[in-house]
Amino acid sequence: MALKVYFDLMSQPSRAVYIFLKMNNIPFVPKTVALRSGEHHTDEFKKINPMSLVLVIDDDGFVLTESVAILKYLALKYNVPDHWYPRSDLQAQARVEEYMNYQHLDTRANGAIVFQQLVIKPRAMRAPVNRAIVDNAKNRLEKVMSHFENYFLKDNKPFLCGADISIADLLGICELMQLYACCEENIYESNPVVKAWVSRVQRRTAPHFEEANKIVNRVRGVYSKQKEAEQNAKL
Ligand SMILES: N[C@@H](CCC(=O)N[C@@H](CS)C(=O)NCC(=O)O)C(=O)O
Repeated sequence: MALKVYFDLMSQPSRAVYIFLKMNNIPFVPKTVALRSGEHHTDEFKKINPMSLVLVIDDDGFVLTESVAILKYLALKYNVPDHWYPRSDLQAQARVEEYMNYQHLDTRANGAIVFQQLVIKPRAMRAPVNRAIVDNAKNRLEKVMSHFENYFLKDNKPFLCGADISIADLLGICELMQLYACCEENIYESNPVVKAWVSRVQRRTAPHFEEANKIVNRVRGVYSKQKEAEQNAKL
């Protein structure tokens, strides 16, 4: 039975797994779950994931949530090239684990807060943006960018955990693209080391990166037009 993947490409972990599947030619049945229309709250989806979150995989009846667990499971099951998730070199594997453990409360949490405040809150929830929350998350992201530069990418390391791309890079870049969606890319582009890493990962994952991020580009287009209209209305 085919691997079923329940996802929405507007979700950062969904994009990371999608790019991974495509890069490694792993066949899967795509099952899109539109977060925007609340499909993740339906009884049908809750039967698959009672937590009402994407993404989820169903591998012949083995249901698994959590992007980090999913990426590791797929890397091991499909025996993908070792650089994605090193098996033989324990220290190389630990480096990938290190970033994946780091990212939850740093790259991911703060990038998601900025996106939720600027895009989801005013539009989907019709609530005002809390500038203090945005500024706090942006300050934290500046620290994250400095950790990227001075720790993960130090000594001219091309990728977060070594000489070639790993699942950690996919998780990292997909979180940063949430900032691109809300025109806050300056947070990572102002750091030359991180900016170069972003371009490197984009090139290394082409053309799947662009495909997975089509929706991000669309959201950015709509958001920037709305922002411009709001600014013009204030003049
Ligand atoms: N730790 C989970 C996070 C899953 C998650 O937060 N998914 C979000 C999209 S990125 C979601 O489904 N949100 C729906 C909601 O909060 O209602 C993972 O890495 O897979």
